[in-house]
Amino acid sequence: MTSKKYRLILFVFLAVAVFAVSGCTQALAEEIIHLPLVGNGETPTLTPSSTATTAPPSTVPATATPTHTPLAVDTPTATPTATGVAAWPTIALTTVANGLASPVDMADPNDGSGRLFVVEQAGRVRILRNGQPDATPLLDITDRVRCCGERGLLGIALPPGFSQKGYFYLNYTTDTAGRLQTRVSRFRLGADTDIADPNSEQIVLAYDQPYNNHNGGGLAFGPDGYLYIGVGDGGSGGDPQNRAQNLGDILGKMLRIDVETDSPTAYTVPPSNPFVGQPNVLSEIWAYGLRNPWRYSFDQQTGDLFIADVGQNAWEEIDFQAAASTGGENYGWRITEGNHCYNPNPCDKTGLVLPVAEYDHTLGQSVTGGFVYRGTAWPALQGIYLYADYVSGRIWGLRPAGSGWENRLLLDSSHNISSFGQDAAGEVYAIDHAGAILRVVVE
Ligand SMILES: [Ca+2]
Ligand SMILES: [Ca+2]
Repeated sequence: MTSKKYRLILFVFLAVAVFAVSGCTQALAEEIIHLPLVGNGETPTLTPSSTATTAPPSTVPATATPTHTPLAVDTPTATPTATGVAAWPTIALTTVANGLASPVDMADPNDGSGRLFVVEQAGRVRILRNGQPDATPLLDITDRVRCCGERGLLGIALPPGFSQKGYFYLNYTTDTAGRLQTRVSRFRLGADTDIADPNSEQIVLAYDQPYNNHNGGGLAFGPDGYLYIGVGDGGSGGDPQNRAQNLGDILGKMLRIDVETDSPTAYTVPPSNPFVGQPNVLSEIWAYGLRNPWRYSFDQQTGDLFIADVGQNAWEEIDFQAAASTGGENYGWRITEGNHCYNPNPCDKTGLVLPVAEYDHTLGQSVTGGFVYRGTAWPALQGIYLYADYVSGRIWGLRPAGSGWENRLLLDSSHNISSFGQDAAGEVYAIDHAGAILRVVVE
């Protein structure tokens, strides 16, 4: 297949389906990607350590309260909610690098090498140096990655102290005995630190995917040193098995595990996880009620967590969790989509943590979470959380204002922004699925 044709097909496929099932594309997306794999088990299994059960908890745990009052937005852009609010900057995107194949994530090794690592969805980690991808990838695991659509090599995270440790973590989908599975694995650099050994893989965690879509895919280390894994609801549409609200099911959750102490190959559950010791509940769960938390990030300065949860038919949302949270939040899915009842409808929102920002499907159809800008190059961006829509290319800024939040459209771009990246200096990059890394700048 020609490269041009491949890209066209890929674009069309992704425009209707990737990272979301939404809006007017719903029916088509269902046709294309919602076919369960033949022989795919319906019961996710955790390996290597598992406490999974299928029984839902008998009680709904307490939820934390966000420190800022949720505010339904997209707000009018000219009306600050508090006096003394700084002016919003005008942003633009400048190209840092081209020539990547379906990039979906990046990481800064921050080791003095000047490298950036970029994840290509088919299963490669590329090295960017001076704006050029090296010819030889850092790692190639296309032999075990099941791509594409919402599948593939989807996320990377470098542990604290990466330059001394020499290993990193990947999140990807694979086929195992005819079943689609998500794996979180550790890979090691070789003596030549521009090469990681594909045979060094240590599988940390694996769980089955009942459907091809909603595979999550992000990885991020929190300020607490624990690894946070965003897990989608498994797929199809509307969470038909109501997994996101089931604390005995790994799907539709944010997990928090310790991969940096004790066991060299597996993980431990931090004793401070919110559901530790509760019967019929997975202790790995940090928060729940998520549909497809494709991208999420911690504020480099405050440690606050922003989760962009991809919506179903109508609403895309940003969820906020203050750094002081002790976990256990219920972000609502499938009871709610954004601030709105989904199933049942009407619904009881008691105990749910509603988003701090949302937008409807006239503005976009698949939210891509970004980062809070903490760089020094553009003071006007300081403290602004940047996020985008994959389908429409719009980029918004979100920041606290008074007791609530303020949201503003900053740029209506032509890019299919699959992800954002942030370097160690706090600068923010948008990743265009068509192959470019773009730096967010102020005009
Ligand atoms: Ca899935
Ligand atoms: Ca929600």
